[in-house]
Amino acid sequence: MDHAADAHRTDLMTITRFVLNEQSKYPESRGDFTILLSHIVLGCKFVCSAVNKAGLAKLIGLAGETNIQGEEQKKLDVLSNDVFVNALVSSGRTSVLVSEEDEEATFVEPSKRGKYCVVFDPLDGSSNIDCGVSIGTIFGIYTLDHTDEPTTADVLKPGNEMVAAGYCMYGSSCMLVLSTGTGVHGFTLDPSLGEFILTHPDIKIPNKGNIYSVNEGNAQNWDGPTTKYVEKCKFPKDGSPAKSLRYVGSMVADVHRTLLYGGIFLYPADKKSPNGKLRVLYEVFPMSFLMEQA
Ligand code: P6P
Repeated sequence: MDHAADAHRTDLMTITRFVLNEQSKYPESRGDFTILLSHIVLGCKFVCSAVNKAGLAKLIGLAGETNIQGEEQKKLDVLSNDVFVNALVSSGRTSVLVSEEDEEATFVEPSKRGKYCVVFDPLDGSSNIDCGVSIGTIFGIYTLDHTDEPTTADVLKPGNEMVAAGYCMYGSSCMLVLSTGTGVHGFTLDPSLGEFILTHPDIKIPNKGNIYSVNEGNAQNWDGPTTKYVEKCKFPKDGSPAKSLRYVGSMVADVHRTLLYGGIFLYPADKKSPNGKLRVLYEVFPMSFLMEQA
């Protein structure tokens, strides 16, 4: 028997065990982050299950459809948002929540407050569900560094002030990629166990990549520098091979591929989206935090 393979089967590094190991490096830690993360993991497991059923939604009237009683079911992104907000509030470890789905920030009632503030997009790319393209949840975590009444100022901070960030990609498999500031690690959901297992320890983005990822359909709206850069990808002047274009149109999938294979993913500001399309606080900042660690 291959003992290494056997060990992998019987000495599982779950995400909870991994974070507990990290926590043990900080004796003063009370385990608040571990508890917070366990509630984020619960949200990801729920969304993974709901997304997998979405394909059946049209048959059995699940999320985003009308069921046989004619009741309008919640759209999957709204359902996902409700689950994450409820999980984060019930963790008792958060004070401010900012979701891409909500107009206003959620300020947790004093009796349930904790020292973390979470910004998140509960289901990014949900328009891709019907065609089975990978979609995802993106989150970033700040700490509340005061005991006063929390305000939006507690989350309107640079991405590099986050203490953790990650995403969960719902695709052919469900993978949660997380950084707590010391490296980037990938955990794959084992549906038979209901556990996220460490499958991609210490992910490092390749120094050089042969893929560029951008929506070429926006080319007419790009500014000069963007146009010049993309031209260089397609028609390199230094004799190097042209880069390959890969663009899923689901940020989590495009970022995940870039993280593993290298290259560049860009959604530059342009004449159509002068401030860029991706939301800075709960899409760009968490992903930039991760990329800096990889
Ligand atoms: P476009 C999905 O709707 C999303 O917010 C991101 O996941 C994705 O990267 C981007 O929009 C795609 O935008 O304009 O290329 O369809």
